Amino acid sequence: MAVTTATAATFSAPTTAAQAGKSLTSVIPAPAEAWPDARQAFRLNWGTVIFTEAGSREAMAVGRQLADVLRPSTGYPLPVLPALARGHGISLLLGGADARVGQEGYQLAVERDQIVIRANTPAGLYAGTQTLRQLLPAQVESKTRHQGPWVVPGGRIVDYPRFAHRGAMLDVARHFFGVDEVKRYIDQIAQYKINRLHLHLSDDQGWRIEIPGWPRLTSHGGSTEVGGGPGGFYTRSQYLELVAYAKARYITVIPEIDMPGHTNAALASYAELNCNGIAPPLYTGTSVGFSSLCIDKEITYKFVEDVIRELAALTPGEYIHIGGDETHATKPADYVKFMQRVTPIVAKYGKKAAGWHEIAKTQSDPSVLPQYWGTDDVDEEVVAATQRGSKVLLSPAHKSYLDMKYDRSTPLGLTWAGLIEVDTAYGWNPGSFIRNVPESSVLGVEAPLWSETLENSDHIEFMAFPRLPAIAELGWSPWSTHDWASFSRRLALQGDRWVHQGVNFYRSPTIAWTS
Ligand code: TNX
Repeated sequence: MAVTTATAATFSAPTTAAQAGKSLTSVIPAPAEAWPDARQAFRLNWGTVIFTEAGSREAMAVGRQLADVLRPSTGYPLPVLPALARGHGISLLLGGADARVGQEGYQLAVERDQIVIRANTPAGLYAGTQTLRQLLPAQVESKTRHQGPWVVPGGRIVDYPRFAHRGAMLDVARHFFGVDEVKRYIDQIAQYKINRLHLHLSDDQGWRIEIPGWPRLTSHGGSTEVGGGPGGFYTRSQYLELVAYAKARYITVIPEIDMPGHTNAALASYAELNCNGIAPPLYTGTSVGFSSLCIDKEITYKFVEDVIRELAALTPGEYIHIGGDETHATKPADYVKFMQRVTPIVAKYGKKAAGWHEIAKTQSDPSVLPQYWGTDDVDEEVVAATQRGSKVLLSPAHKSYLDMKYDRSTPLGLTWAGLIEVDTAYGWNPGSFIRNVPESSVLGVEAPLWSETLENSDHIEFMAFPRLPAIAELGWSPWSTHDWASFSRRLALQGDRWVHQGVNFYRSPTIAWTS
């Protein structure tokens, strides 16, 4: 609990009827600090205006996105106007916020006649509007008109993230998901203040992004997926469209090309990438660890450089993910040789390399980011990397893998890392998870969604919700707010929102869903 003053809100023990229903703290991720004020409440009406910082196009764009959510359900006009005047309305203002809000946080004040969100950046305003959405009744998420009343509980919030990196990963390689499916997921994760979308763009079963000079990667390597379906890939412009869509929601795309293993789709597309010069057939099964780029061929590094140059050119974010996991078909010494040659190529194009945590074996320079996907709390190589100055990204498979089944009867998903009910996903502390890795070495958390068994948005949603919000809260909220009883009550209210959004969530029997 964020008890910094005597009046700070109690998250875990709602005492009044209003709190038991909806209060200023009925939000995921839990706000850092909140001071509910039962004497204040704001009611949206026909005359409500959304005022945005004058002269800021980004603030105006955030205001428009808020209006786009609120208009269909309320039926109100909700004009978005520069904040030259004040009036009954919602103001999104840059500057003048509590210093603690930093680059992504915000403060929110809800009074009888106005709501004011202040932040230092448009990203902070966006985060504030996601909180505001959740403070309105669940029906506000509907695409059809509802009655209201549209009341926002009164009080003040000062909110900011615990970790810089709060990610979701989507595997578009095992099964391909089209632009609209990925946008749908972006909209869903943005509500929980996720700020990174890691796209797993290649694997044995498919290559999903156009690369100039290597057309067979997509025409051949992109033509299949697990189970033998048609696969697919993103053109350059489709990928840019996803990057822009995510950016408008303050989410940075991290593209991953997995190498030197998980490369059958590339090896099948270009015979010269194989040590024996023979292209293997395309693969539609679910085994891992059988493919490798040819470490001692020069063409391998021309290929890798062409791929990284293109990804770097298309990606505004600072990281390119180069995979590096499960390289059972690459000799350990070759793995090190490969990574020592490839990580400088990433730097050459102005980016930092991220990799699955096996990359920590390579004694790489501290800019390389290992992503920990192990299932216990001990990893000497990751500890050594952090001692050399690397940060680490946490995706422990038995906690954060959204593709694991919830229980034995879950129709989708895998079980190799265990069964993950929502309390398990919520029940760990990223700041002290790996033994001898201090919180200051943790860049953040990421929830991977591997798609061996997932074919469409319904499947994605069923596995991500309700666990993704649990991981999002671990990434954003201060540990002092961590409390299962509080989280599970707030999660129950999210279920109502998902019903109105048409999200196909898993009705975990551990949660007292309110709808
Ligand atoms: C392990 S986690 C993998 C993926 C699989 C996943 C399935 C990791 C870095 N590699 O190739 O899709 O398990 O849960």
